Amino acid sequence: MKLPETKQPAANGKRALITGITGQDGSYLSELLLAKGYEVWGIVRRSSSFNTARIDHLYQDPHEQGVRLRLTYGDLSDASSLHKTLRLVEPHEVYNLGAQSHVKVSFDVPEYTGDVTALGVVRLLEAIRDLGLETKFYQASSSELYGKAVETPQTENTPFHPRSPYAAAKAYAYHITRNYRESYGLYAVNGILFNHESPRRGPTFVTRKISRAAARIRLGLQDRLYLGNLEAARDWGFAGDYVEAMWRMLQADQPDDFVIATGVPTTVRQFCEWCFAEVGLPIEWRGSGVEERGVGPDGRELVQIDPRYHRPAEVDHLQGDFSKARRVLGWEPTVTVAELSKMMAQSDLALAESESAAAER
Ligand code: NDP
Ligand code: GDR
Repeated sequence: MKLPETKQPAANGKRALITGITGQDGSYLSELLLAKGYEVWGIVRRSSSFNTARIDHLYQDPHEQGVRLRLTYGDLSDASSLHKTLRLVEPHEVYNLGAQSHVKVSFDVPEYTGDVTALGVVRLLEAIRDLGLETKFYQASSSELYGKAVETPQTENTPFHPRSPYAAAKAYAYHITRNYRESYGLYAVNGILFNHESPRRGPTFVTRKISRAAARIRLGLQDRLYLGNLEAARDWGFAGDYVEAMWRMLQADQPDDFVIATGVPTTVRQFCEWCFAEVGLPIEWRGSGVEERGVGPDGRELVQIDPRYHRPAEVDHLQGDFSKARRVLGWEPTVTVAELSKMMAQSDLALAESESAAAER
C-alpha cells in the first residue's frame, strides 16, 4: 500500500474519513460513498500481512488522475496519527467504525479494548475540536449496550446494561459522543446498530463461522463445527442496508441517535439450521447441554458444543425497534435474516468450491 500525499477534488466536493475502513462495514460504506461521489479516505493500521482484502476491489493507484479512495496509516490508539490525518484530509464527514469489535475477545484483552474502542473515540473528537473542523461525526454504537436488556424491543430510550469489556467501552464511546454534541455543538451522532452480517463478515463472528463451516463441511474441507450458546438470539440484518443508515444519519437536519435493526430476533440454532439446509446438509439436533449434537443426513455429527465459546457474561436476547429511523430517516431494512443466511451460505459455498478446485490443481 502506498501512502497518499495530496487531496483531490471529488465529484460531489465532499470528503469522508473512515476509521475501520478495512472491516466489514468500512468496505460497504466505502462503496456507498464512492458511488455518491465522495472522496473517501481510510485509516489503515499497520499489519505484518495484508489487511485490505475487503477494499482491494476499490483500490486505485494514487498516481492516477481523479483518484477518490485514499488510504493512510494510523491507529485509534495513537492520537498523533489521528490528528495528522484529520489535519491533512479536513473531512466533511468522519465515520468512526474502527474498534476491537469482538465481544468474546474483549474478555481476553479488556484494557486494549478500552484503549481502542473507548478512548479512540475521544482522541478523534478532541482532534476535531482542536483543529476547529466543522466535520460531522458518526460513532459506531452497538446493541451490545443493552446487554441484559430491561425491555423488549429495545429503543433509543432503553437503559444500557453492558455485559462485556467491549460493551463497557462502547458505553463510554456513546456518552462521550453525546457529550461533545451537547458541550461543543458538534454534529455528532450515535448509530445504535444491531448485529449486521454479510459474506464479508469476519469469520469468527457466529453467522459467518456457521455459513463458512457449513460450506466447507459440504465440500469435505472441514469435518465439524464447534459452537457455544445455541440459544442466544440476535436481531440480524444485512450490512449493506446498515451503512446506508449511517450515511442518512449524517444528512439529517439535526444530529441525533438512532436504533438500526430489523425487529426480528433469531437464535444461533435457527441460523445454523438454515445455513446447513442451504448447502444440502439439513441437520437434526440430538442430546442436550454440552452433549448436544447437530447430526447430518448420513448420521455424521456435524455440529458440537465447545464450552470454550461460552462467555463469562452472555447477552441472551436482542431485538431492536427501528421506528424512529423509519420515521426520521426514511430507512428500513431490505434483507430478511432468512435471506441473509442463504446469501452467506451461497457465498461461502462458492469460496469453498474455489478452494477445493485450487487444492486439486
Ligand atoms: P470489523 O471487526 O469487521 O472491523 C473493525 C475495523 O476496525 C477493522 O478495519 C480493523 O482493522 C479496525 N481496527 C481495529 N483496531 C484498530 C485500531 N487500533 N486502530 C484503527 N483501526 C482499528 O467490524 P465491523 O465492520 O463489523 O463493525 C464496524 C464498527 O461497528 C465496529 O466499531 C463495531 O464495534 C461496530 N458495530 C458492529 C456491528 C456489527 O454487527 N457488525 C453492530 C454494532 C456495532 P483490521 O482490518 O486491521 O483488523
Ligand atoms: P456479538 O456477535 O457478540 O453479538 O457481537 P457474535 O457473532 O460474536 O455472537 C453472537 C452470539 O452467538 C453466540 N455464539 C457464538 N459466537 C461466536 N462468535 N462464536 C461461537 O462459536 C458462538 N457460539 C454461540 C454468542 O455467545 C453470542 O450470543 C457482534 C459484534 O459485531 C459487535 O462488534 C457488535 O457490537 C454486536 O455484534 C452488535
